[in-house]
Amino acid sequence: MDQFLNNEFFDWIKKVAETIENYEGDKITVVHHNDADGLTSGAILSNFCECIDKKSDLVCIEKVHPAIVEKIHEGKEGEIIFYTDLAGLAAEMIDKIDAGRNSVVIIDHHPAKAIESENVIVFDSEIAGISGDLFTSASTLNYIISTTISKEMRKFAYLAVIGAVGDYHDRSGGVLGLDRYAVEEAVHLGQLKIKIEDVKERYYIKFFNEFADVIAKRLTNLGAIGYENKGYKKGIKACLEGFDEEIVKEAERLENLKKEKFSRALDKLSEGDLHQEKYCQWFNLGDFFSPMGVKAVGEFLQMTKDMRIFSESKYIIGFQNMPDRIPDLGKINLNASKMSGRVPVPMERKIFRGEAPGLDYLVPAASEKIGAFADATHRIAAATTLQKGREEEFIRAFEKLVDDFYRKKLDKQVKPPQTLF
Ligand SMILES: [Mn+2]
Repeated sequence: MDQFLNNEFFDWIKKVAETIENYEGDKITVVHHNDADGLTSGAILSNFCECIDKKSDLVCIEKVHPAIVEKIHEGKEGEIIFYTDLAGLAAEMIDKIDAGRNSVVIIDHHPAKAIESENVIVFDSEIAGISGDLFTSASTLNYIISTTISKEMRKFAYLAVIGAVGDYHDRSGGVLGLDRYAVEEAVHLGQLKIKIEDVKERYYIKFFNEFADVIAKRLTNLGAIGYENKGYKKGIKACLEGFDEEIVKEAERLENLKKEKFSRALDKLSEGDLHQEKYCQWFNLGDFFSPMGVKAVGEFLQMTKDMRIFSESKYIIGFQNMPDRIPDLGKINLNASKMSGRVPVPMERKIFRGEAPGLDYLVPAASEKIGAFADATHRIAAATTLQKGREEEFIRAFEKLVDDFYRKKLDKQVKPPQTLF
């Protein structure tokens, strides 16, 4: 495995192994994300706990938020808490809230910030210079860590592959980098067969008698669309025991629910819920997408952004309420709204040509103006979480930023602001 891994990995794995070895408690909390990569990661880690004779307590969350972290760490002392497929950027916040009470291991492949801490280990491929968007899923990282510590865990190579496919790491034709290592392991162990279809590899998983992309989609439906009803629990169970007919039906039902909700949301927009500003068009769906998780609004925009209902020369911004209940944690007063931004294709081109400011600049900047914090931001797709009720303020700040950009551009030919990422 050495040829695949950067040196940091070995240090991190050693630290994780030491943390586990010195641990006298009998329970490990595993906090995981709710898409296919997050579910397979949760399944791998819960089995890993079993392998090292510990009980696991799984907590599925959609986003890392201080109020959620507080609730998870509440009353815990001297325990181990894993965070996976999220929290790479939240190490500092988690460290602060935990205040040295527990050992925290963050295993993530999203952009991250390393921190100096006795109690918090950030195991993130991005810190080692490996793109988590291209070369490794969280499930692959979990596979690498757990198999390095316990060989028995190799029986779950197929789960690492499903997580990678769930995050679309096969989009260039097949998975690459560390994910490829998981595929090779799975082939070698007789768990997987590679089939070539058109321009793409597909990974047939013997355990499920089904292709990885089909399984990944089912898992994401269960975890993300069925989030508020704990669909992820059924997904994780299926990861380890297989899908029975009932779970397959449930995943299909959720897929249909999503389609129906999306089409009704489009109706609402055409009936007057879409507001027009000078530079953007926006809507607030409130609780309409419940019981789907907060990813729904982003996915909805991704699917509809080029439909005729939207003006092709304006940014599109959608809001949905974040529920004040985390299924595994109970009531938490988040009082938050999730904002998601996308742009129609002609606008995308303008942004890439530098003729219009990108969302990677506008969304964090507008968020800052109203005291919110932006999540993952890219030039043509971005999301942020803000206080409920401040949606219009966000729109005003956004509009002003675009306006300022064009004013400056008129003054002198300026390049659009560049961001750090
Ligand atoms: Mn992931």
